[in-house]
Amino acid sequence: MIRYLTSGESHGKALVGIVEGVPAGLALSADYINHQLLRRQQGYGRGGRMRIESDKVEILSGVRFGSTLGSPIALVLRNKDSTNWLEKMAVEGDGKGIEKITIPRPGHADFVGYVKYGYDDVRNAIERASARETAMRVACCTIIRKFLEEFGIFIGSHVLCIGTAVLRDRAQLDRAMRKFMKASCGAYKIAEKADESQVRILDKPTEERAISEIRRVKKSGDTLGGVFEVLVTGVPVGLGSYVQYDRKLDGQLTQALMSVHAVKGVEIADGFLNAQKFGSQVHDAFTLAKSAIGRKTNRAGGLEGGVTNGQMIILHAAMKPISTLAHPLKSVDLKTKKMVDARYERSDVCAVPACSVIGEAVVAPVLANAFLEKFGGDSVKEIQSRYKKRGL
Ligand code: EPS
Repeated sequence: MIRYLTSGESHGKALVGIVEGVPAGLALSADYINHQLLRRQQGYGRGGRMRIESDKVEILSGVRFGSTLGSPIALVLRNKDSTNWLEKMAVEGDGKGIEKITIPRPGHADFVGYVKYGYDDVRNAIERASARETAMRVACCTIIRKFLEEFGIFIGSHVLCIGTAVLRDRAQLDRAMRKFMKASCGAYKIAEKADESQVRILDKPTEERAISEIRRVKKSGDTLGGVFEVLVTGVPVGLGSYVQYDRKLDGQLTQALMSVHAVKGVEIADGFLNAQKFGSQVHDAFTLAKSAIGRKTNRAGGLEGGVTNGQMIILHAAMKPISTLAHPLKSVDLKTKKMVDARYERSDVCAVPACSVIGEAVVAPVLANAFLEKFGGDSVKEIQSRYKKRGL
């Protein structure tokens, strides 16, 4: 099974990652990972940090002559901004003379981190809780994603809404996307189209409204959230299981999305909307053309009984507006116990487009593990021969 861990503070020297369990014989380069890191850095509404960084990983181990060895893969991503934080983030020393932050930002991990870990400086919580960590998460997960692509499984995403700029005609978008849905690389193609938009929205009028809303909200010192859709195509029938709660793939996929910073809601396809409809309007009737079993609709979002049914996987995630506000909410100074304005720490106005790229990444390990459980082996070649022998 594949597992990964990340380490690193937002303004520390580097982010570090280890990915274990990737089968041998997978072609891999740093450039391949860096392409996904670049995508994560994009999006209208991002803050000053993204102008400082140009995220690139170095592969330290687990790869030889462009091919994985089956051993743990170690990655490092250096934070360019760390040169401006050497004293504040020093590993050695006693921190004397460095300002301690005692005012938590509502909505962030500042307060809970301060209390939980017994810090005397909110900075300790800010640094690790920062969404900067997602850069290494994307790097680690991209390796796993590359493994899935070897088997024709592709992941993509696009943004459905930012603030009140909500995609108006979903049915029209679905018609436009239909040609991609059946192809194994369809999700990737949809993501490529979304990449052409600064907000990763596939509908022009909605895209324009989203951009002007971000511009307006930035002026008022506020932030914006939104909803994005993660799609997976080329998925075989039978990944996951209904026999035990923790083996249900829908539960695992939604957990992965929920673990991303600022994500506060997740659903499978239109899960919440479907709750208002009749069963006859929600379930996907079977079709039979010659001997091919099919469906005309995919309201189940590719999952039935917690198991993939061969249709495209559709996941939605809602990102709350970023917690750091230029026009801050009220807070309490934890040292003086006086009411004050929350601190302003440089941040983004809207990071929904970046979050959708992160969403693509984090579902990869879940899918890869379900895939390995069914078709697993130690090398890509070995798994390929097993995969070829599958049924439906
Ligand atoms: C981020 C880097 C951070 C933030 C952002 C995400 O950099 P800095 O703290 O230096 O501005 O821009 O993190 C948040 C919005 C947050 O609330 O944690 C990145 O690399 O994506």
